[in-house]
Amino acid sequence: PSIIEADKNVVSNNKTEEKHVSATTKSDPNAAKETPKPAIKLQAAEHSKDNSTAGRKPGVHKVISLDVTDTPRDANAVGQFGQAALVASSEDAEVRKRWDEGHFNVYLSEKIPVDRAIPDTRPEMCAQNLVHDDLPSTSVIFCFVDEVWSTLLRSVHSVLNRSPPHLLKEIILVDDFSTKDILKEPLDKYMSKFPKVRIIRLKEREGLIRARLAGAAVAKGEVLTFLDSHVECNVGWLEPLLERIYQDRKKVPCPVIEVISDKDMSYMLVDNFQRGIFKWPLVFGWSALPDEYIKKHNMTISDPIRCPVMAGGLFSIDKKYFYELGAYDPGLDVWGGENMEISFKIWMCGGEIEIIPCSRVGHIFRGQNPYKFPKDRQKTVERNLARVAEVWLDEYKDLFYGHGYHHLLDKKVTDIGNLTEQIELRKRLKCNSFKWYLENVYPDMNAPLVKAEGLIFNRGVRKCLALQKDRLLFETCDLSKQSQHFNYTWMRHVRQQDICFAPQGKGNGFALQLCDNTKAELRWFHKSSNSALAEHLIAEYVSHHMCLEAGAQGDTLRIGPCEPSNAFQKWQFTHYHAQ
Ligand code: LR7
Ligand code: MN
Repeated sequence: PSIIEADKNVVSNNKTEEKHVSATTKSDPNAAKETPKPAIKLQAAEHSKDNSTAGRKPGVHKVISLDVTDTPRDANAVGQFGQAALVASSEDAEVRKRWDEGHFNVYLSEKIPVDRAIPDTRPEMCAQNLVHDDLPSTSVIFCFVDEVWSTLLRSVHSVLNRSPPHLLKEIILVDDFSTKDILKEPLDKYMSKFPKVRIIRLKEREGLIRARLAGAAVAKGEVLTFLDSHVECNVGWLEPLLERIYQDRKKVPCPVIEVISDKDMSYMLVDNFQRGIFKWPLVFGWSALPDEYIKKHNMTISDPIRCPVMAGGLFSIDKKYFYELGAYDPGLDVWGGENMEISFKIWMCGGEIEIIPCSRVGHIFRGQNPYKFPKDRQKTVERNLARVAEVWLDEYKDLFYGHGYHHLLDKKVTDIGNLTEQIELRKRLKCNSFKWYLENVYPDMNAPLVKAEGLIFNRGVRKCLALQKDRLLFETCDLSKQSQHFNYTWMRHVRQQDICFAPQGKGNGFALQLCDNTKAELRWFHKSSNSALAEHLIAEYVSHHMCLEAGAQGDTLRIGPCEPSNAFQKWQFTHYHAQ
């Protein structure tokens, strides 16, 4: 039976990603679905197609395609070989009942062997690649909170069974204060059979960021490998990651993240040439490398892919380098944003993030977090993101706040905590600017610093505004006059230098004020389109129905009730950069 499930929308919590997945049937090379290609330029992101060894001798042995599950214990078991498993419809109720324990098919997962075989989905040439004998060893760190028993075990077994023993120093399970009893003594007992597995238990719920830090702090391997606790590592997954770090310790390699279906637990491969990106306001996503880029760099499907950001959960990093970078900001709580933080930090401070197609790990993408957030989920995530924006985005943080996060600027409402250490760290590491990052790592990112700029033309007066000695007046439009140049910013300010348009109190008057991001009264809603249409400037703070209006003689400015066809309420900037 065909298990092709193309164009699956993978929605993982508030990240809406499209992962293009298809069946694992290797005999069908066309199974991977084409992704629409955006016409984007990537000229500055030089692809390092060097499998060169930067002064080191080339590798000496082929990747060990270790798979003790090649001949599985029970070839007829449910879900064996990563096949889709079906549940009789009579069991539907049971499936539904257990679903919320993990927000995937927990009932089915329990029936599938914890050491099942999965198809080797690597590109053909991966098995021939040469790696070194003296690769660094790694500590694999899984942190979890109330993870489902069967998937936690399957994650651990996949590492034990498919990692060359001399490279696997240990597996560290960090229990982030789980509440399920089965994850206490029964887990200790089960894991006591495996000398490489260590369990550490946090005394309080710390969240995945500090849980990872706790694991890293006790790790003995030279490399840290972080994994989510509901994964299956594929054949040959580890050596290509370690080889990359061996070649250059500032490279941070990530496996290709394949999809374990939350419904039928089948192992599905994803499209080639996918990279991790973000959109505003710091939302992670996947996007295909453009064809021209692939051609220009003569890329094959097994070449490393440079990623502006990583998904977050699955990567290897040289342990010393991780600490040189200041690890994670420990002020990040529970879940979210840490992938942005570590990505910006790596790139801006001299490292590189790559997806290594010869390394593949399946992950169960879940529709919701199956665990509780100690505080409100949304507030937790946006607070984390604001910390990242404040430390790493420089002037571009306005784009973050401007995409729906204005409210975070009010320090009375959101306390994002102390950032002194993070800012110090960035200085000490002498990291590049975010502008540098955009130009060199993610040049196809659309990041205009203002929404609109230039002259402000009034449709009724048919003249432009000018700022003269702290007063606004109308003049004949003249692009060469700096006094006529204004910006419409992501803070929704209409401003020249640090002077902002403002309503006078909540009445009809108009005033100029010193700009201040935290002041809601300085925000104007202006439908900034690229069209030639002049639009209202709505004084949101007064009311959503109050508009900036020029006097008929062009001698006054006031705030009046918005009228759809009043030309004296219609304003137009010279250039519009963003919607
Ligand atoms: O408070 C917590 N304590 C924990 O120990 C919350 C979570 N966790 C554990 C949890 O049990 C799991 O093992 O942390 C791990 C990650 O949590 P998930 O699986 O709920 O996260 P996710 O897969 O939805 O989200 C992705 O984004 C997160 C942002 O903080 C982390 O970076 C996850 O590691 C990351 N997962 C991946 O990158 C896998 C691919 C998903 C994509 C895209
Ligand atoms: Mn996960």
